Amino acid sequence: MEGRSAVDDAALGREAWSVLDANRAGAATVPAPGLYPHQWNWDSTFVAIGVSRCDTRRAGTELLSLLAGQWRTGMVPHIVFQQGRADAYFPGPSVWCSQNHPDAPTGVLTSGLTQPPLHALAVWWMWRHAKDREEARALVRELYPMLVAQHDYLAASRDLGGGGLAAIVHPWESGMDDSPVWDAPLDALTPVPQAYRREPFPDHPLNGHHDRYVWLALRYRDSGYDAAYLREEHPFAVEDPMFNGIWLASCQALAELAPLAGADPGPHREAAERIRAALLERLWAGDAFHALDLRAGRLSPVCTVGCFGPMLDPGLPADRVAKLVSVLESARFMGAAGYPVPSCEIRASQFDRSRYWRGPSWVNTNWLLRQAAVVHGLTGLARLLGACTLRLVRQSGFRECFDPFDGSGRGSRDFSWSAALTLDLLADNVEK
Ligand code: 9WN
Repeated sequence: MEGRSAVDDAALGREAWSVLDANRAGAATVPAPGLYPHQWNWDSTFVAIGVSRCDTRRAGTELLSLLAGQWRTGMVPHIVFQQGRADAYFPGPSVWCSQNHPDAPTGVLTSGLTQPPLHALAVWWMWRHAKDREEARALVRELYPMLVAQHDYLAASRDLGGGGLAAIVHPWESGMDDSPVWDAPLDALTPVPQAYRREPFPDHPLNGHHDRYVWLALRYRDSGYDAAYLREEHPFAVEDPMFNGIWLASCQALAELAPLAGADPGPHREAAERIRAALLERLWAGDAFHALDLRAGRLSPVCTVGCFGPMLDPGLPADRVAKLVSVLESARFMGAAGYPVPSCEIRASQFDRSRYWRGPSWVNTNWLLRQAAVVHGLTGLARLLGACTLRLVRQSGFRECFDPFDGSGRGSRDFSWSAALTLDLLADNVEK
């Protein structure tokens, strides 16, 4: 990075490793000390991506620990609970009751929701960077059937709109929980108030949304986590462009991994093409991909960082890529933010520089957009995103998210994916 020496980079790398080591709990890395004491789904994929640059085994262990929570349906839960810490987070195991479900794994307590399916991309990342090819090949063979089961689950049980995309059934499934995209579908619910113990976190959701989060989770649980209930009755069903863009990229990663596992890559390529066609047909809104609320039958009017997710697809038509890049680089996003990429477009009335997913910049979405720039050969954009992200963590530490105007840190400190993806970005600095 301009103006920084290799020594600075090495020191930052050491700090990142010490955060990841401190956040290790057995085979898993928890997102942050205190607030998030269990293993989270997409957090662990980012951890695996970051550590795979120099520790293939740790990347594999991280993913295998998460996938120990995979349900027999193929669903990979959004939280795998640490034993003995049941009360450390709400909603905990006593809310999800996974132990009562015949498809849940035995001996591991999990939530009943999922999160963006970045896992195959993370395994491909690990394979691509592994020095010990035999160790990595063995890991790919072990993980491959679990990844296929995960993708089969999404295709069979989450295509609630019948158009070839996976629907999320709770804002937590997006990973961008408090995004303004969910405001309209959440406000349309008339939840029965629930008693719950979680204190609202500073900068966390708007009043009222907590009740709706819990109510939605309980409705799904009380259906027996039933796929037919999701299709026919569940009141929250949204086709999210980031979730589906990630799914598409993971299908392409599975196609790369399939031959290593002695399998046919063809079905994964076909799945990627189906998802691309569905994204273009169902979610393209003229300027970007917008989320489709299946229950209201309309596209969200809000443009957020999630709207760029389908750019992860190298096969996205060039005119759409050009349009997306012009929006991303405009004053709506990067152009007016000193520390991009804001999680919501700055001109939106819902934009809030401090509240989770409603304005702050995040290391993980910066990393995903940087990866999207790389797959389209947009070297300048990729460099800028990498450099801005490193500037954020150098200035404010491995925070959960950052004010997009002054770069000050928000949320948890010592946040695992901020540390892990820093390692990945630093590795590219060295390789350049
Ligand atoms: C609910 C763990 C998770 C991340 C999400 C982030 C936040 C949880 C919460 O923390 O969500 O899953 O309690 O708000 O929004 O992206 O995976 O870091």
